[in-house]
Amino acid sequence: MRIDILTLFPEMFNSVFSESIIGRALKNNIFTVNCINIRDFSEDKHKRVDDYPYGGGPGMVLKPEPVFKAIQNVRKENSRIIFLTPKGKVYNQKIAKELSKEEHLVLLCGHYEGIDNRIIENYVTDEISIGDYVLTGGEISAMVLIDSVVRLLPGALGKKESYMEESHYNGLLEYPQYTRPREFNGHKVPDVLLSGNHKEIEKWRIYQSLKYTYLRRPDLLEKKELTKEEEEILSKIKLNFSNEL
Ligand code: 4FV
Repeated sequence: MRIDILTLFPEMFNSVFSESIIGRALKNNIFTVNCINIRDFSEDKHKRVDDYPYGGGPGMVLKPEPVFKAIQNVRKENSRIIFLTPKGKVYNQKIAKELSKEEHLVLLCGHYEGIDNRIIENYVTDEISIGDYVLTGGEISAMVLIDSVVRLLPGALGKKESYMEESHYNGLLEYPQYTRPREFNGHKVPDVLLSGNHKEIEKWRIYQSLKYTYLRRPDLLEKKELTKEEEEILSKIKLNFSNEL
């Protein structure tokens, strides 16, 4: 996978690509990345990239010309040109999985009040929002997308790491995790996890996953096809926790 990032602040990405899992995946050529400064495509003598909004109003707007040239500079036949914006479809693990199958992602990071809409209407393939709040720029949103997509690429997660059982992977919230010591400040690890009885451990984990999802994200249960066994466990949970919702 190749990722091209169109931004006014390429240096903001330095740490993302030098550390931990994403840094290692880059070193192992599991993906390639290129940060492009939109200002380099401004033919304005002062390298301006923003201007006043037509119709008046607060703030500035990113001009179409430098963004168009930056996009044309990297765009390929099968490129997904993604504009990070609060007006986009709200990002989730399903979209992350979908994008992880693409060959070329172009991430367009906005700034100011936004970008000239003719770029969005004519040259952008996807508008994605990482959540219903407003940031100062699209860079952090692009980092969220890169981290959540690259870790799904084959070979990105080492042996010890896996995304097979994590929250949202199977549409449910993950069961709680524990590690040594067995007792910490008087707080014990659930006995079942020390039992070595993998069948009982699996049942406990399904129960916990369904319980947390029922109590914290019942909306996820509406979208999730449950097995017969999971349905039975969930009805017990509803009995036990009906008063907690
Ligand atoms: C955002 C979001 C976001 C809006 C104005 C950048 C800012 C500024 N991007 N999900 N929420 N972008 O707040 O993706 O240009």
